[in-house]
Amino acid sequence: MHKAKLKDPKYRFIMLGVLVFFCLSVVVCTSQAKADTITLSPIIDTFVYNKAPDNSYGNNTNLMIQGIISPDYRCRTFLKFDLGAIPDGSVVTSAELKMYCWSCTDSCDIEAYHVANDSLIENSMTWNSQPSAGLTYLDQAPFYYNQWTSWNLLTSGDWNYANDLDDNFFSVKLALYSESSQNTTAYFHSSEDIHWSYRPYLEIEYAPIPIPGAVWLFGSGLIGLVAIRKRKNLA
Ligand SMILES: [Ca+2]
Ligand SMILES: [Ca+2]
Repeated sequence: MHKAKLKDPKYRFIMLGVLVFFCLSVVVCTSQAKADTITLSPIIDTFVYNKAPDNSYGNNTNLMIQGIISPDYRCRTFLKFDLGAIPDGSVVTSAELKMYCWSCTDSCDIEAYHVANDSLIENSMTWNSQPSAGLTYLDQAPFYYNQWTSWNLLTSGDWNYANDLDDNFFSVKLALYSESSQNTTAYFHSSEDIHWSYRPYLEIEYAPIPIPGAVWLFGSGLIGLVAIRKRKNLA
């Protein structure tokens, strides 16, 4: 390469522009390609029971979900997860809630609802104090004896996970589909159970914060403006 060409300010400026563009492209590509997976244990898991509406079951080794027609016996389960390890603004590409059913009568679907109120309390939450508003349907899945049940939290498309990444907590309610007309009871292992490998968990796959297109365009535009100005100065 001629030394004279390297000394040419116009040539050096063009090469600098190419280098900056290349670096920005690398940053954009790598930021969009990498994904992480995290497995979270619940920080709260408990159930509530309409026949003992002021009792709490946060220390129970079971999570019960029940619907009996006569007499009217119903149980619902609530869990809460800390999402603080996932950076705000991340794109969640997969989210599976998993619980292991170790005993049940007839099988049917269990519905998962997002709970907007994150103030669930492990050892004092009861049937009478359970959240009854701010519930958003996420998914439903069947349970079977001695099998994992898995709920895909992205199924309905209604989980505004960005809000939970902001406030750091995801709370969920589980109840039988059409619970008032079912006749079944399901027992799942809770996080207090000694069989630690059967405890409930949440598995989330997420992509790091993408560089917004606006920032990319702004950067490109800035480079263009500087180039035009430089060329005018050289002229
Ligand atoms: Ca518990
Ligand atoms: Ca939340």
